[in-house]
Amino acid sequence: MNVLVLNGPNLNRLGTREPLIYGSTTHADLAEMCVAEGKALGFAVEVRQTNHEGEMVGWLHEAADAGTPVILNGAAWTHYSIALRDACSQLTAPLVEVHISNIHQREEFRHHSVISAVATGVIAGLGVEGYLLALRWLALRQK
Ligand code: CA2
Repeated sequence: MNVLVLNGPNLNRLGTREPLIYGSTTHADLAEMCVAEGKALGFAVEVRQTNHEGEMVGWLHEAADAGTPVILNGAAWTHYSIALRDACSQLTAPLVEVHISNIHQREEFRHHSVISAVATGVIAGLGVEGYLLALRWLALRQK
């Protein structure tokens, strides 16, 4: 099974700034971890990151058309992008929303996600390991 891991704006900066919030793993490290975990679980995992909303919407359409499960960290778009939510609601396979930080412990504007209502499940606050847990859940669900 193919799985898409999609990361939104500024997540390419992981490991370079704000280590107390986001840890010291870089985006390249994160991608490597996800691909390795996927391999162990029998998945072909592709990890993508973009700072362009339209590109992200296009990737979600691709996943919707192919029936591919998605692990999504929409980053700041999580909190306000109806375009992202509308694209997510077209997905036909599971959608796991992941946040590295616990958005509920942070500023008020981060507490609400417009994605959560159309996601299958949400993982927040467990660091980059949250992506690996999302992959494991996809594997468990298949059995
Ligand atoms: O906790 C998360 O995963 C977030 O989705 C990360 C977003 C933030 O806007 C959400 O509220 C929560 C921000 C990603 C920015 O990542 C950076 C990483 C290192 C340095 C600067 C930004």
